[in-house]
Amino acid sequence: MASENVESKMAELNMDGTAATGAGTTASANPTDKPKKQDKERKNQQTSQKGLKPAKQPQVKKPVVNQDTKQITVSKSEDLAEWYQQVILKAEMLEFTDVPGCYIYLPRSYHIWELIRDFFDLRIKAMGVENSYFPLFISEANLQREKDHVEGFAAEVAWVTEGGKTKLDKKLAVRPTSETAMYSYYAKKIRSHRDLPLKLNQWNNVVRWEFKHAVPFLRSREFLWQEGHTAHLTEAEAGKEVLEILDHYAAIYEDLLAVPVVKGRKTVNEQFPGAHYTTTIEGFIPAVGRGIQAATSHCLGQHFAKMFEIKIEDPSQKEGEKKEKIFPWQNSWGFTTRSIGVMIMIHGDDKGVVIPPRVSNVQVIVVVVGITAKTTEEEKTTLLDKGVEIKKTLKSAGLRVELDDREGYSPGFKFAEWELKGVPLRLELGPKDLEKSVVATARRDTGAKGSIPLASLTSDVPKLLDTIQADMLKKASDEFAAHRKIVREWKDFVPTLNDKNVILVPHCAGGECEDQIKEDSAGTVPGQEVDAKAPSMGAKSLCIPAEQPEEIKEGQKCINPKCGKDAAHWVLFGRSY
Ligand code: 87F
Repeated sequence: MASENVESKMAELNMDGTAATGAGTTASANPTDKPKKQDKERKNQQTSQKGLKPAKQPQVKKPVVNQDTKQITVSKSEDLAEWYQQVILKAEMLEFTDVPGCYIYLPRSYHIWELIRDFFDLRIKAMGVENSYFPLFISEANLQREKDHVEGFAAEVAWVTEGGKTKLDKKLAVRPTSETAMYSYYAKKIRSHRDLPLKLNQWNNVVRWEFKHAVPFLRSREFLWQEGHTAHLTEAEAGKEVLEILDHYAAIYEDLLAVPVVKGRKTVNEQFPGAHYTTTIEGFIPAVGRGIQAATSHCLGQHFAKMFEIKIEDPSQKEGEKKEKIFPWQNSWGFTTRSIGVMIMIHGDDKGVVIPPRVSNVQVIVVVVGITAKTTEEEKTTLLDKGVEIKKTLKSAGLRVELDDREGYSPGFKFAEWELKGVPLRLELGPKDLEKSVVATARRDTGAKGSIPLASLTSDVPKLLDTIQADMLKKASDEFAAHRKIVREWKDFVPTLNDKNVILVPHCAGGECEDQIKEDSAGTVPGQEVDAKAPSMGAKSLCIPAEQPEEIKEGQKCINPKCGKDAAHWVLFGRSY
């Protein structure tokens, strides 16, 4: 895949694994282009697609303003790649730039990132982690210091070779991760056991020169993340932190983004080569039936400490004994803006994005309705004043609420726009509602309608938002559970994957066996070809789930008939991003 053009950015999303359709193959649209122009460009690309049925349109009552550019014109189930591109652009989550694989995170998505930061920062600070900042540039000598770690990633490192008009004597790497940048400092700083534990985190950006298709949020050349790097006296202390961090990562996905994940450990094949072991949380994109790595927390062991000469005198040695040097146990852990893309992919629908209440920058939108030519000025003012009051009341209850009081736009147009942007709850206030002292409610996630007395807004609205948050997680969790199938025999392996599942299989946890499974599940095996429309990518191990579905029985064999070894665990396999 290495030679493929990064700009065919959405092809990876195609459910059938066939070559990119026209939808995603253009150069990035210029963010300064008028939306109309971008839309037209995208439309032109679409005309080359075959079998594209007209998309379901949002229900809109005669818009006063032409809203062509605002509608999602293709359904998620028909063309996921085009749908994803349209929702992120039209909901103003992200914009393309003229640098392939580099995107603008607009306020609507950046706000989500800020909330993730606040949530995680609080938790890691409570664990004694401090924030810091290390330089963007890393010298070649430093980057190469840990050869094993860099070797597999060398092709992805971006280099600066010139400064102004001068060629640099020594090229500089743009940080792809900061192990090497930070551990030279750790070697200086850590002299005795009193300097341990050392726990530093950075909120920064990194660059990985991906040659696979870039996909906004999910796989970009530059992305935002946090990277935590800690050093401990004992393996036990390091191990405890690895799992605590993994729990916090799972909480970001499940409690904030309403995205279910499976916690586990990577097999040796899939772990970070510099790690002693890697723990992971794995998500699932139902629309394509593929797994997606959501975040990782590594125990690095003493490997980096040895390479970087981070060492201390053994504190357990008695006075007079010869002082032995010991190496601290290190961890590193990272969480990225990919999470926002996973959330959009899972919850979005044919009307646009659906943002869970806890991370939506607007949680409640109040729309005044029912104003007609017959409405008197006085009635209009009363309604609008009530709208302002509702906004104030809810704001003072701590909610993020807006009032859409724009003139010249029909309620239907406004509804469609806020639905596109994923606002979790709409409150409608019309003359009849006012008479009854209620507001009408419309949930973004289910479309369910209801009503709330004005007198109990401050208790009922937060309650409804909590229900929406919980229901979104439940729906996604049920879907993930329904697509996580136990497979006991090889004959069911590929067919079950082809039904858009990830699978739990008894496996030996051996690396070569995994490679073979990847090859044999790629749809190219004689007698097992999958039809032209089915996914053809091979399956890899996603994780060894911490929660095993059942015990591995005495004498139970690895699922791979060519392997013949005993099974060691139930391993989650799947096609993945
Ligand atoms: C690309 C180029 C150079 C990933 C790379 O997972 C080096 C690397 O080390 C590299 N891509 N990695 C692995 C990153 C490991 C680790 N770093 C801290 C994390 C979490 C945060």
